[in-house]
Amino acid sequence: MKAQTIQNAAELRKIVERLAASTPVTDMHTHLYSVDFEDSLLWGIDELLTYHYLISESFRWSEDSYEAFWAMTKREQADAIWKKLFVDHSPVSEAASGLITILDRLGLDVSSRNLEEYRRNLAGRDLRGQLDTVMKLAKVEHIVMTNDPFDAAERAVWLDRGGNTDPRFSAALRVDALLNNWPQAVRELKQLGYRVEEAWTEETRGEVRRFLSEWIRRMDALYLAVSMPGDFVYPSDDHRSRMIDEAMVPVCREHGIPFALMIGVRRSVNPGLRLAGDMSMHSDVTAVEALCRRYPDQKFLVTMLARENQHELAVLARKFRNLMIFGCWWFLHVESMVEEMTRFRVELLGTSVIPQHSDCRVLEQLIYKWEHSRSIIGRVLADKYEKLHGSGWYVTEEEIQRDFDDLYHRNFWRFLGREAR
Ligand code: FIX
Ligand code: ZN
Repeated sequence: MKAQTIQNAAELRKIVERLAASTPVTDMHTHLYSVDFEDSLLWGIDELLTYHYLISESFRWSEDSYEAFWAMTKREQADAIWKKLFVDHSPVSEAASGLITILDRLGLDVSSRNLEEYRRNLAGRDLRGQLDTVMKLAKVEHIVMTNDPFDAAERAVWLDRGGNTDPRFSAALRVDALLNNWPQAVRELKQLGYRVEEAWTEETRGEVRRFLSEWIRRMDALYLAVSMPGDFVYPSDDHRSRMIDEAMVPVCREHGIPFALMIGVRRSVNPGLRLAGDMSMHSDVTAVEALCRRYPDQKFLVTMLARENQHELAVLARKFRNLMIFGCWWFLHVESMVEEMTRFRVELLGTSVIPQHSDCRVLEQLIYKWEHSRSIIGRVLADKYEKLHGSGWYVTEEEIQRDFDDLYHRNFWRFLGREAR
């Protein structure tokens, strides 16, 4: 049976808009946790206002010392940020306008501008209910966490309290210290009982592999993940290349999981800002090229932080099917960049990309991060379908739905080689 033809451009755009806004999402990189992890799952108005994106923006308007800010209680910090970014100035930045989207979609009266009212309302909710509400509003079906065994609080949940029990959440094993701060990783590994030393010995390599394998199994990790500075070079006669070649890639292959690389961050350019003090950095795409070429049967999920790297990275994905590019990361998660990146990614790669992840650190952020991105992705796709329409290629609603299913969740699970959860 021939699927029904969409009549005209206006109808086409309406259908695309609806499906862009409603298709369920797998959020493949977040800093959110299931309630099993208790305090690790941040939520509520004071956490939203003290999001590190907003902290750095609020200091643009402040002459106070960083120490004075950090000495305040969370609530006082939230009050100060509210005043600077929402009362004294209009909340037009992505992160600030995102908070307005959140409050409105949660049913609060944004026109009242009454922070105390918002605080009372959100504090009166229970976390499990709020998790359900937010996932429903954002239409996020599945959330991938960022899981670090060197975090003592998190480790205790995995080791002593049964780990994650919420089927809507999956783990990703995060291994930054192993690649970026080896002396610290050695100390941590020793404390956990692994026989490692700073010299790259046969025994150390074996123990690192054992550590990775045990934690992948324990967490049922979907992928191994690391963030890297822009000066990451591969291959090289250095610790990172040895760690990747002799421990990480072999273990990923053994477990059949992708290796996710988030490249282009320069940590702590302003230490006074703490988590808010990281910067973006131009990266060398040839490192990813070399990895994809050397390991054709290993899959790599890659995102980069510098705008300047995005086009080259998308071109590289045309050359290597074991490379999946994902998301508009951090400073790129602003409307103009999402639009630009989504447009040329689709023009270069069709729908074979993962256009967005949220990187949420606070539960309710799922609402704005996904709503804002969905409308941009929808607009880009609508333009493309409309162009096809003009030449007489009429996409059906089923085909549009198929494309959004690919973009929002199926490409990720297919790349993993797993059934969608
Ligand atoms: O390394 C990462 O996973 C980054 O996303 C974070 O460290 C960063 O602080 C962040 O929240 C970006 O959105
Ligand atoms: Zn992140």
